[in-house]
Amino acid sequence: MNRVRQIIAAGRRFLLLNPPVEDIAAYGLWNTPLGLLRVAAGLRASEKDLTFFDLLDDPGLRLPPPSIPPEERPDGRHGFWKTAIPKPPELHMVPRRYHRFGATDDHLRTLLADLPHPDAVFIATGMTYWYRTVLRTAELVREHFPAVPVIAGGTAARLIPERFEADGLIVERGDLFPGIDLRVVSDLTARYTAYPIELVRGCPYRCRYCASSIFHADTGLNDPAVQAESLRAWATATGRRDAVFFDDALLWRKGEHLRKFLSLFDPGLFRFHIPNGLHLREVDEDIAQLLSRYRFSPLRFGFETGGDRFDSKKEGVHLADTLAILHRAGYRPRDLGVYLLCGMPGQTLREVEDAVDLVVAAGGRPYLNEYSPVPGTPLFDEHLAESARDISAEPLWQNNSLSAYRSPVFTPSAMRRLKDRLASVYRDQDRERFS
Ligand code: B12
Ligand code: SF4
Repeated sequence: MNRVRQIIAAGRRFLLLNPPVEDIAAYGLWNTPLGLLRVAAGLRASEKDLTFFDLLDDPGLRLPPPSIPPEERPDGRHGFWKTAIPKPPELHMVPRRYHRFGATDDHLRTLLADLPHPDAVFIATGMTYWYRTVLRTAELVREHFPAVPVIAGGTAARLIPERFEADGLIVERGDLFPGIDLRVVSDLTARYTAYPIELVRGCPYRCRYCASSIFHADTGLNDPAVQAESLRAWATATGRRDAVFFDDALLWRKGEHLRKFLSLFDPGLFRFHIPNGLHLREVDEDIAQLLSRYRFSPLRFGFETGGDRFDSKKEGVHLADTLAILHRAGYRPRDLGVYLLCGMPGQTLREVEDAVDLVVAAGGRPYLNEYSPVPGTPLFDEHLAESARDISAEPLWQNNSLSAYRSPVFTPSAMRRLKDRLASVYRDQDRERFS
């Protein structure tokens, strides 16, 4: 039995924390801490007592000024509470403001003051460049409960475990409760405005910048019927209608699993959201009609660049033909987001500008994804060699928002040019919509 399982078996009362983040920008795309909710479900199913605090995105959070409350959008997207903080000294040359998103330290101290002593504390981790608030959260927890074991799990914990272990955290690298159903924590999922779904685990491709295969050696499936029942139960209890997919490869095998899942609902019952890029090569007339019939919100596709230097996932894809299929299903160009990577090693500005033109001509809406180098991926070392900053020694520099301060080509002025070009594309597309 691994150490974390031993701690769970021996303990009775656990504290689970989704930490705040510190960044230049952060915006929720139907955010839910799915990994931590699964840990909560596993503990509850094992009849343990748990306290769960979402310090990033708790709808009940209220902070005094100068913290600023989040803005809400009608489709369920929202920002986070934010508080201006000094920039980390390492980023002194970056002319951008820095914020704490979510709870302040004082708020966490107040929460901890009222708690009975837990037998262990679980802290979720997200982006690698958010590691500092994980360590800070652990520090505050230990101020209050000095000898308590603190366990970190999730994305950053698995990608840069040494950062957390160096501060005495125990890193859980695996999946503690595979296949667990979230219905046992319906009191926790009821707090979120969207319900998290994951039908396909992992991804069959191996793009050189992506960590998916580090987390999942193979592509696997979750039971669509269980997920559908959980979603239905959540909707009945809360009266809400938004569901968000976390899948890397939702349309795997021509959408076979998505089709099974959707067949369990009448169209129009839910608003489905997919913030991750879908695979263009899986799109055919049938899938396009399905997505349109089930009211999927604006779609996003992973196109990345005009060529195939960084991936093979769009082999054989003709962008204009695929988008035409979606137009015939009723999607307008502005509802067909196409993600383009920028700031990749060896990439030129011209390459990205050409890709923007290609997407517009094909009838889609280009979105720039600034490159976030992910430790352990093949492209990380290539970027380390060209980067103006040591992305290996300091994970803060792995932030996508800092790509212009690392890349020798995509400098702040080059990025401004690209973003101006995009703003004019969006103006044209939005004008067409209203004319
Ligand atoms: C969904 C997702 C998003 C969504 C988030 C949506 C949402 N509603 O929250 C969206 C589309 C918004 C997004 C955006 C981005 N993402 Co993203 N995203 C993912 C994705 C696909 C899944 C993450 C996830 O939540 N999985 C669900 C949970 C269940 O899985 P898990 O975290 O692996 O957890 C397992 C275990 O670790 C464990 N576990 C989880 N938590 C905990 C906690 C404890 C205590 C324990 C014990 C165990 C445990 O349980 C789970 C197993 O059941 C990952 C890739 C991947 N396959 O993981 C990339 C990934 C995390 N994203 C990545 C990137 C690069 C980005 C962007 C920067 C892209 C860009 N250039 O714009 C942006 C940044 C956004 C931001 N600043 O917030 C990178 C990470 C980069 C980094 N340096 O850390 C990843 C790894 C993809 C990649 N390129 O390799 N992303
Ligand atoms: S297709 Fe997407 S999820 Fe799959 S390996 Fe490539 S970037 Fe990662």
